[in-house]
Amino acid sequence: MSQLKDTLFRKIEEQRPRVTRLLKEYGQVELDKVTIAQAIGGVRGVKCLVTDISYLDPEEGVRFRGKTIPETFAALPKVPGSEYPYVEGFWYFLLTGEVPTMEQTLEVVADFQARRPVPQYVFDALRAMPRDLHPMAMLSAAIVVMQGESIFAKRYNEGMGKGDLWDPMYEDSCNLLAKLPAIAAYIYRLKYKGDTPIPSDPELDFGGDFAHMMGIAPPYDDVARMYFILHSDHESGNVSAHTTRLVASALADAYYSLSAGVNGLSGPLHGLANQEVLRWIQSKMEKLGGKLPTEEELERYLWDTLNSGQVIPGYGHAVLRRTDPRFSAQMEFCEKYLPNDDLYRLVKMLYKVAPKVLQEHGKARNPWPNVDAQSGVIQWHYGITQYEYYTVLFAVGRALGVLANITWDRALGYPLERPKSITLDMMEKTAGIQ
Ligand code: NMX
Ligand code: MLT
Repeated sequence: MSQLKDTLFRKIEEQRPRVTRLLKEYGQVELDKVTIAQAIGGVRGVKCLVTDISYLDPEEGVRFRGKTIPETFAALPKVPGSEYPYVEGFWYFLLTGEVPTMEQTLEVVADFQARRPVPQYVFDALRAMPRDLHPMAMLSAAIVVMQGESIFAKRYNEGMGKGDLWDPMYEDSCNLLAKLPAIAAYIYRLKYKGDTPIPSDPELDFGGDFAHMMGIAPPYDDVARMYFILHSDHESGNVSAHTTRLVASALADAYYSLSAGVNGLSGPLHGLANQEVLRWIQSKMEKLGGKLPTEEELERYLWDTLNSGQVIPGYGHAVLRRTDPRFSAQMEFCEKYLPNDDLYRLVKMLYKVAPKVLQEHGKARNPWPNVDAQSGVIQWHYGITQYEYYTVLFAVGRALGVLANITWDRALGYPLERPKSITLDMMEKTAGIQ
């Protein structure tokens, strides 16, 4: 057994009695109550999901396994000559809560390298799709087309006990994760680079190989590492994480579950917002004949967007009430590597103007930027100008978090998720409306 799997198993055995005790002795303790506004309003704020992989504080932002973003970047082993950690070491950390040594990290790197080859039929399936299909639809289809590879589905059909199901879920998760960079890069080069796929370099790590297969020189390898880690997890109530978990709760395997989660991520209020930010900015610049808008022009554009009933992409959040630290981490990168980039200057101007406008507008509970307000600019700078592709990058990162979550869901035996519905009549009756 690998050191990662061994450590994971030890952690699972530590956590199981905690779940049993909570259920047996404290099962009736109330965590929250639900109002009509919450039932109608997307279950916002109701504390009814469990995960230890990450936690989102409204003021502070995300912590992965108890560590803030800067703490996470500082703690994990770095790729020699790079500023950002191995994605493989981060996977170890997300799964176990333990910071791996370099040796443990390199063991995962080697394990992923062995799991990396993508079946030819995936590429054939991608090639058979219309070239103008959205890359998120291509990614989702490429994931689900591999469902026949699922070890979980095979073991389940053979009658594996519930308590052991985490093992094939872990195996499927590692197999899937290791293949995602090659699939994502293939989609990019098929659609936008004249069908010129670049084969994987078996010596490289997850982020390095992705940059290599995209055909983009350093420091894009570090951009990829940073990007995948930042987008990995945001506790389990967001649409992509929740969808993945919900589907997996019916004991669907990782292929079905992740494909479903990717579909959720493709919504413009969720992961697609990173493409929308660029589309929104570019459309203004086009109207100005390629010029950067002034602060006054930008303010007017914000009002025009709001007055036409549209949202300002990249701003607002269902939980956060401050600037997203994932936005700040990317801003730090931009300050270092692309301080004079025109689009970055525009994003900075937007950060100055938009919160004020949104506050004055008075609807959004959070007028501050989220992760998506910044991420496209970095991609654009390194040559990925096809902004409809950005959410695919988000999805590769998000896979780390949601696959860690569903592995743990099976380990702790979490049941089928099935909340209860009521009718409007029942709600009015409860509210005392005659
Ligand atoms: N621009 C304009 N209006 C907004 C914005 C925004 N950026 N954010 C929230 N509102 C509106 C929202 O549409 C709602 O209006 P109404 O009452 O007419 O339905 C009102 O403000 C209250 O919404 P909130 O409670 O502040 O936000 P909610 O939790 O419902 O939604 C988002 C959260 C993220 C969906 C929302 O802020 C939004 O649409 N933002 C723009 C899209 C975006 O950036 N999404 C990416 C989120 C991060 N991610 O990667 O997933
Ligand atoms: C995410 O990373 O999933 C988004 O910020 C949305 C969320 O957390 O609700």
